[in-house]
Amino acid sequence: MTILDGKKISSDIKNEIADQVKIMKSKGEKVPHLAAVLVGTDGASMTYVGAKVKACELVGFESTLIDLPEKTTEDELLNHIYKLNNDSGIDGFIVQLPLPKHIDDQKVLMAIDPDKDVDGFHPTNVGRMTLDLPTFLPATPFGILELLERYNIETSGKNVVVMGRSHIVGRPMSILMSQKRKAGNATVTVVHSRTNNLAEITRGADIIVAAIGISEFLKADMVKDGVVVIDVGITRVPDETKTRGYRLAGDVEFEGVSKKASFITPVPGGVGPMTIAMLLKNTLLARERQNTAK
Ligand code: BQF
Repeated sequence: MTILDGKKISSDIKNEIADQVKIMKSKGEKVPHLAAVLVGTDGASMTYVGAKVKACELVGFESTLIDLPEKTTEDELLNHIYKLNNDSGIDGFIVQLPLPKHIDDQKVLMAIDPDKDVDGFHPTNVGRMTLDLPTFLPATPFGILELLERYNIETSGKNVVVMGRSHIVGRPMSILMSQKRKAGNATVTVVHSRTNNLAEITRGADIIVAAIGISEFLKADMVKDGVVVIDVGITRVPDETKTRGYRLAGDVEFEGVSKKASFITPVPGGVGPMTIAMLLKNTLLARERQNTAK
């Protein structure tokens, strides 16, 4: 069994990006600038945004955090987005999800200029992705593709089972892995909360992407020997033995499944760090595209 070390690979990618930034600087070019909009004080969201800002510093990007109170109205948030769309200093920006319940995610995502949509969530970019056109791939699926590629895991012709159909992970992952691309050409099955005989389907999988958001859902008796397992889950599970009061659990029962797997991502240190690295990659791409477009 080989651990797919997302921490290590994400660190390699960040070093590659940092090298690119140095070259940009030496040419007197503007360095990439990412903005992040955070609404409210959800603990996990604050951690994620903090990780993104810190990663920008590490690679030499500029970053701006727009930290808004929980009570921010949808109109106020939309106004911030219009400003970011029209600010030529900002190459790309994200709106951290989830948003408070009184704000319509879809309406907000649709207000983002697709050329600055480094999360790749705008319908234009989702459409471009499905049509194999150049776009920003959503960071988590992009990170999983990158991890599979860098470990030379064969996907062509393989049975891939994607567990979950979220707009952020499951849906794009299923589309991407069926496409003609590196880490693609797979035969993809999507399973979800309404799937019958789920374990029968997962047992037929060569590669499983677990993104259902239920901690330790995938058990050893649901996989075959030699399976490749990508665990996208990160649930905070209460744990009194930890100073933080919780531990992070994936969607995979690691102890049992890892005994049968050929490759498996850990939680933490698997897919999570890759997500951050690919957001940076998209921001670098956004900067390069601004250069060639204007
Ligand atoms: C790690 C996210 C659910 C909902 C909204 C490193 C991250 C996580 C784990 C991280 C995630 C998950 C992010 C680890 C960003 C991934 O060491 O294992 C980094 O920061 N993520 C997000 O922005 O929004 C989410 C999960």
